[in-house]
Amino acid sequence: MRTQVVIIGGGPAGLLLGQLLHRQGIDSVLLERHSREYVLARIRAGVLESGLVDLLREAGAGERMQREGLKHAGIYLANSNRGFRIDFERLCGGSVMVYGQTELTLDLYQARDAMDAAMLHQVDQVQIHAADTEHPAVSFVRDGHEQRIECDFIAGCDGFHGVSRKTIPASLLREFERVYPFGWLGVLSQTPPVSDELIYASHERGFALCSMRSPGLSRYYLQVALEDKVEQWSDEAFWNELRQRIPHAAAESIVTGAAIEKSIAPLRSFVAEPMRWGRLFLCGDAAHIVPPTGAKGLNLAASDVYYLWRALRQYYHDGDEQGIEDYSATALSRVWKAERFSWMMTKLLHRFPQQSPFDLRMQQAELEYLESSVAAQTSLAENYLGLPY
Ligand code: RFL
Ligand code: PHB
Repeated sequence: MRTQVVIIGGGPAGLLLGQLLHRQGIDSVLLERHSREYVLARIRAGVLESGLVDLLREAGAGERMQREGLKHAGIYLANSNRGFRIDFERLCGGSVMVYGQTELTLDLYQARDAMDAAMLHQVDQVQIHAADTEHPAVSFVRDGHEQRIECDFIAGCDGFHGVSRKTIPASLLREFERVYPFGWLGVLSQTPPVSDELIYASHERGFALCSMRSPGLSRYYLQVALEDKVEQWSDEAFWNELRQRIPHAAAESIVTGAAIEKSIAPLRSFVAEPMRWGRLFLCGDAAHIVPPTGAKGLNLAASDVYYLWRALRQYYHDGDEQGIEDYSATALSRVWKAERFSWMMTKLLHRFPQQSPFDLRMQQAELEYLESSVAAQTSLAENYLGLPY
């Protein structure tokens, strides 16, 4: 079997890249370790920058998002019972789209089905061969049979635990990491959101976030200890804790209900450099992880996809390899800025185990500065909306 680009990973990065390439007449085969049902059961991101919104439209998968997505022109930041709004529209003239990663992934799957492009689920033992030559290949086992695909390029869109990054020789790869001493407990509930915009709440009991998926579906998060287990958190305990961490007015009006999903995710910052080895490109979570406080993970996957799509288009349409040569440096420059923003938001809003009284005053001063300064708010808005590609 032969194709132009093998895409490893059927998450948003792999699906979006495949769709964009197809519309430029570039063939791909997509390999996914899990079943489609498994991939679509994962509840993850919810906030899309306008760059990703545009790419989804370009990929021919933006119609439902256009209809059902919620345009948000601001967020609330709360500090105990005090709250203030960051007005994106007024500060920077932009907005984000609230639309679940699960829905976006479903739309991309349906778009790929519609064009009948090759997509193999439940593949095992994926291995990358000769990525540092002009004749790379990928082998895997499916239904007990080993198969091999020869190709021009390999896109490693297989997330943080995938094989792509691990294929790059350790002597050529540098990894940068910070692991945070807490996690996020997330709950999805079929209740109307407490607020028309997201609330990011700093509180002495820990951080809380009120988000949403649709007018009838809410998504809430609590900062929890790393050792906490989901089973320890009954629905009642979750709502009680959330009410204590958000401003009183929100706590009093919140509608609670049964959790339809509950999970704990650890928080980490991670970057691998470079993002290319010969004809293998890392894309999305395969190359970098951000803590979710800045809502940047999915959006960074999208900007990587954009740069890689542009590079491959240049290669196939114009015979120009410059985009391929530049891919890693171009993508990393945007990645590090989003890492900085996500780290800054995490540091600003969470309680850390070893925080000194001085550290607490610094957080307090930072939040008060943000509340009073248009310059500080503009910087936050510019980054939250997404830096240009
Ligand atoms: P994914 O989604 O992990 O997809 C990778 C796919 O590769 C498959 N795979 C393999 N396939 C074949 N062979 C192998 N050996 C394979 N190994 C792995 C996996 O099964 C999977 O299907 O990576 P991708 O495509 O790079 O997308 C990244 C995003 O999913 C991620 O960055 C975001 O979800 C992060 N994130 C958020 N990002 C935002 O932009 N805005 C948000 O509001 C936001 N909120 C979040 C988040 C992530 C969270 N969690 C749980 C980590 C909230 C949370 C709670
Ligand atoms: C979400 O809705 O899942 C979400 C929103 C904003 C974030 C993180 C997660 O910063």
